[in-house]
Amino acid sequence: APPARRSLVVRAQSAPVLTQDELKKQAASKAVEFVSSGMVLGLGTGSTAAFVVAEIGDLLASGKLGDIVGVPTSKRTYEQALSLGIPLSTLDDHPHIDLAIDGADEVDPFLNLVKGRGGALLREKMVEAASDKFVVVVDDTKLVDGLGGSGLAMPVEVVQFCWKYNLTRLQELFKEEGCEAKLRLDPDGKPYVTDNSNFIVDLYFSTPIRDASAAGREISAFEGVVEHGLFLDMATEVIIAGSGGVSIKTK
Ligand code: ABF
Repeated sequence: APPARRSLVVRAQSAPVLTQDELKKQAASKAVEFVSSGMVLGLGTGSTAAFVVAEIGDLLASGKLGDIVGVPTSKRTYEQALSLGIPLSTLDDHPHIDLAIDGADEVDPFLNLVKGRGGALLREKMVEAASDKFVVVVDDTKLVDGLGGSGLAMPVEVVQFCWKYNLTRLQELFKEEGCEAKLRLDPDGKPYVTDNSNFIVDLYFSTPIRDASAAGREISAFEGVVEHGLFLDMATEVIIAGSGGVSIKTK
């Protein structure tokens, strides 16, 4: 009798549904491929950047990476990196950074960003502006057609002195975009204080910002504004993790 034929059953394999944290981790792993021994690294802030810092710590611990120096963009990142044994420095001692890796809140089709919902925008902008390469890591929920278009906050760091005066001026500046300005509060209802002892005014737009460069210039021109969350023309690569895989957009 002829041997029984084995039947080959091919089951359609549906791609596993990844959580947002798993997507962030994938983007982080891809970004770490840009890191090599000898680099001065800008270490970003936020949950996605924390995965990057953790992987750098692992690579150092396993001896696969050596001789790097990290410049953290917040006290939180400083603490995390310190606990992982990553050698740390400052912009004063390392004014030239080879590569910065950080998350973002919004990414537009031209790789312009809104950042700072995590509250670290000032140090992030200083470190990332000093970097040769600035790689952004996001999951695909961060992609927008126009900045300010997600309905979430675009932060502005202001000095504490007469913060309300600047809140009113900022809201007035963007009245045509239906802007609502709010002082950021801690969970206990007190004003949120940044690592630099300033407050944050969050701007909520009902339509995307029409001219982000002009908006950035106008915001910065207000006395008492320290920095804003529009990071324009700064990212050199954006790594996006989505259900279809990881992609890289390059400037
Ligand atoms: C930092 O952390 C920010 O500039 C941005 O506000 C935030 C993004 O956080 P997450 O990666 O947790 O979404 O990168």
